[in-house]
Amino acid sequence: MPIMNWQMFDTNIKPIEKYPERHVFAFFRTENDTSTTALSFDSVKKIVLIFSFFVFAATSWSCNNGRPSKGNAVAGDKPSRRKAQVSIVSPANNARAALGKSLTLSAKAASEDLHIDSLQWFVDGKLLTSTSLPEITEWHTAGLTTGTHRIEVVAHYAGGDRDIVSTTVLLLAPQPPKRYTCRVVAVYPHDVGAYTQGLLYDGGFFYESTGLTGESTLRKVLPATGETIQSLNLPHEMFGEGLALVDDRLVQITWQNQTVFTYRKNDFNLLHKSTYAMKEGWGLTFDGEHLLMTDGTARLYFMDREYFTEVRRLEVCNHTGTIPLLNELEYINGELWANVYRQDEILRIDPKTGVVTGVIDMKGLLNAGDIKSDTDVLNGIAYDKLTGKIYVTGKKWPKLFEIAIKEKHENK
Ligand SMILES: [Ca+2]
Repeated sequence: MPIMNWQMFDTNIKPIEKYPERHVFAFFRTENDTSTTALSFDSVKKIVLIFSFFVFAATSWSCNNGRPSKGNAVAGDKPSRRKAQVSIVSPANNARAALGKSLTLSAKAASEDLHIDSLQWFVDGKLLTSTSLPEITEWHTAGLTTGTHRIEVVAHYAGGDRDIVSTTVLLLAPQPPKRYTCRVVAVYPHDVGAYTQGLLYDGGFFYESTGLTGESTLRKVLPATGETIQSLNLPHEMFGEGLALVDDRLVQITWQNQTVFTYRKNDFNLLHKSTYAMKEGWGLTFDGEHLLMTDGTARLYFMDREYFTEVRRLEVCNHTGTIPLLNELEYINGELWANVYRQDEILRIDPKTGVVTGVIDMKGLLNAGDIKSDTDVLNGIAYDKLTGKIYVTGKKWPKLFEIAIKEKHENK
């Protein structure tokens, strides 16, 4: 499966709030001099512009006569092609810090003669505080989410000019995840023809979304026998992915078709078909309020349960970095459990913060004798909230397992 990991282009910029008159949110420095230019665009072009920003910024920094430029994107407020007169000292560009820590925000002027009226600090487009040099501001990250956050400072000068300087900080989990082992409680048959992309349990049945072009289905399965008792074939071009239950509606997303289907649970009648902006759809589950979706990156999207529009997003992190390739999901008792593509482990994630709190080792779940040439990866988690039972399977696996987990202690 081709993977396009475009998380590096995401900066979560909310461009409108502080520059309503211009919608300025992307900047570049020209290659032949060190002057800067601010670009103005409609917000609908945001993704393309953010991509451009990184490409141009990377080019400019590599051509900056070898000088360390502090790595900050810089822009003059007017297209005057002059250097910004302030720079961010702390945090350093691309800094990493543990979620919950307080970070120092500080900037410096290029010249002692420069008269700065005020500095406005923004985090993810929201005003944090106004101050003036050489004051230092504390940024408290407790209560935020892991992942990349954008820090911007707007310097207002005497005479009305201003500069905007920005950097990013990656907030990580404050401690390593706990480690768990897995024990098989019960074994059920599973259709080896099912390329499992979404799995859930409800009312005594599994509901499963299967993938592959021309073979994708939505199906209702009797656990005891693995028999498919109801099935719907997706249109030939549609590649089925994550599946979630919202009240009496099944919601199924697709891999690269940017299409979401909503069916009546009881008869698989198609109620609604719409599209979404993410290039890819991977995992899906429902937390009782929002649909939680992955797209093959480290991002977790919170989608509106009725209109499937994005409400918010975060980037899932452990203590060392972001975790890309998040796949099938299950919301379990306030936690998010997630498959990771091609990994024999399941992550336990705090969906409020994005922190990976646990890693469940699933190696050896399938016996060697059950592994054939087309047996694919571990994928599919289902939860029976009435009994607390947790089920897992994989793509084209002959078995589906009820599992229990136990914490793995160090040095074992
Ligand atoms: Ca699931």
